[in-house]
Amino acid sequence: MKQVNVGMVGYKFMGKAHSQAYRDVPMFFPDAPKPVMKAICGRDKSGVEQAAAQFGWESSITDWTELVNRDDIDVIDINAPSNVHKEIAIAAAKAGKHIFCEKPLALTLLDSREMLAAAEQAGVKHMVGFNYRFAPAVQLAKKLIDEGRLGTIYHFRAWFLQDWIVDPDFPLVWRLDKNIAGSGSHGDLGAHLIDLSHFLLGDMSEVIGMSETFIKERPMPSSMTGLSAKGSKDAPRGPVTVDDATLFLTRFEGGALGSFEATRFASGHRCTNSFEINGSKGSVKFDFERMNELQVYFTDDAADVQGFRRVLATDPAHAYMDAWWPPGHTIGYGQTFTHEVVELLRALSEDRQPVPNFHDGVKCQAVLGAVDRSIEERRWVSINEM
Ligand code: SOE
Repeated sequence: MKQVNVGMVGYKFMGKAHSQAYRDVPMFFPDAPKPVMKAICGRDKSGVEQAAAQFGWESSITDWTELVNRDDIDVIDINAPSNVHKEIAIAAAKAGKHIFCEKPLALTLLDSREMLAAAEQAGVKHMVGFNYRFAPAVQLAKKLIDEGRLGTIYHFRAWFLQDWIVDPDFPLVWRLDKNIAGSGSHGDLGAHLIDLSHFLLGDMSEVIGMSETFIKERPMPSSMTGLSAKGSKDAPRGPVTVDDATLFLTRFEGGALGSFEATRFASGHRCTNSFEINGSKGSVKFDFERMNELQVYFTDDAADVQGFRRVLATDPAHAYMDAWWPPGHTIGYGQTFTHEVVELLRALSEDRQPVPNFHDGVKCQAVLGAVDRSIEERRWVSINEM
């Protein structure tokens, strides 16, 4: 498969991140099929035309139903808000298109299961955008765990901390509307932590959670894009219908204990996506804001030099890094999207399912839903009951 023709729905924050990835691939991963940026879709004609010109798409379109049925499209990349993931993915599957969908996969577990069923029924490839798996330092953490170099895993603790809505007058953007986003910090940030734990440790058996909406209503926006918005603090106000923060505890099937914290009210933290894993033979610590580094600790270091040390994951020994720059020349957030697009393209050329795919998306939705149920019913909830 020499080239893959891509049609994208959505042109704001994730549309930009995915577009940059498609443009990176031919330059840094020439072995992968070449992604051809055929058309980008958005409701606002002038906005999507401007994005097409700026991001390098051949054309722009405002009707996604037309896009998914075009004969010159192989993959539909869904970067629109969560409430339209399901209808677009199912239509794309029925049209025989492979699907790349941003996280969270759907608004509910039921919807995500319907998306997986449609993709399997159609026999298409399907991927979900859990990009943090593709940071070389995260790949190194997985290698250390899988090779037994941390021993028996006892603890997984993870936190995804942001602060972009701490101002009570920040407008009521779509990410704060349950009907569009499905949830707040839980599905937006907690979903990444859940997927990382699945990637690194495996499945959970039971969860119990808590959540809070600190600011109950906000002024309606005059405009919004990504994590920014404009609007007067005196504008009419609307209700916030999602969580501002959700925390939960879990027991993994392998016996480890887990603690998860997702919040948009951690003043001073812009995008602190972090985890620490403790095992019988050592520990690792990852902080996305220092994404090229992995802190490692091994119990068998000599007694006089025991302690965490920093591994700079930019050598050829580290995943993907031989495609970029010499050792020490770091990469960034955008390149995690380039790596996931490379996985998608390689999977298509090798006629296999990419990873993570809709199965991983459904597993994540099951945990999201179990935590929600535990909050509603104030009890431990088994994942198997979802
Ligand atoms: C906003 O919270 C956001 O952009 C998420 O939607 C992304 O998935 C995350 O990677 C960064 O923060």
